[in-house]
Amino acid sequence: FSPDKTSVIYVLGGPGAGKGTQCANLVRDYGFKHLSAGDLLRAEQDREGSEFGEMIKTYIKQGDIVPMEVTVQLLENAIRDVNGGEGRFLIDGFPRKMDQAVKFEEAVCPSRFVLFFDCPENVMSERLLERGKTSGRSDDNAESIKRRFRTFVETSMPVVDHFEKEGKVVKVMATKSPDEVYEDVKKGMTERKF
Ligand code: UP5
Ligand code: MG
Repeated sequence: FSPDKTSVIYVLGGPGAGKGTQCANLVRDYGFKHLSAGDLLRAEQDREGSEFGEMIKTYIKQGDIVPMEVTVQLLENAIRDVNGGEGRFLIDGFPRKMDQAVKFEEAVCPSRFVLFFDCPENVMSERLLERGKTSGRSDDNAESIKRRFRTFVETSMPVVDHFEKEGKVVKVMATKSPDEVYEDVKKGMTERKF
């Protein structure tokens, strides 16, 4: 995709930091298309006839990162499905491993910047356990949450640090109420001329 016609913003942050919640606000006010890598993987997991379904199920439950070929392909297809790939995209929960970041930037589209939600584990844990009462997500339980946190610290934070060194990270504290967090998100968008 050509960066003239396709704008990509990565939305990163720990499990339960509020990525999906804030993406919904940005879709409403800025005309973004929202693509959550986790949602795409869960849809593929449930798609009848998918050769990857069982594998994805195992990785998600364990809080591990699904091999990047699968996720990059799902994202690329999803971008193309929207208006041939022209427009503004929020890529939520991706890239969360360095190999994915390199591959996507090279083979699909370079990103404009990273919106990073910073949130302590105790806050995220409380949110996820609460959501787990009704979400039906196989990874919203204490055991999976612990593993997701470990993967985030060991594997995904290095991606944020990498983009930080390139001056591409807009960091927002994610502990306040959703409306207050969104006020800071909008400030960050203005800073980056959106
Ligand atoms: N909530 C939100 N904001 C709040 C606030 N400010 N105050 C109080 N409550 C707030 O929010 C989580 C919960 O908190 C909700 O109940 C919300 O109402 C409340 P949400 O907006 O859903 O947070 P989000 O950051 O989107 O949390 P999510 O659980 O989706 O994060 P994950 O990053 O864990 O999940 P994701 O779907 O991205 O990935 C799941 C798994 O897929 C990964 O663990 C991995 O196994 C796999 N995956 C890959 O393998 N590769 C990828 O590239 C991507 C995913
Ligand atoms: Mg999410």
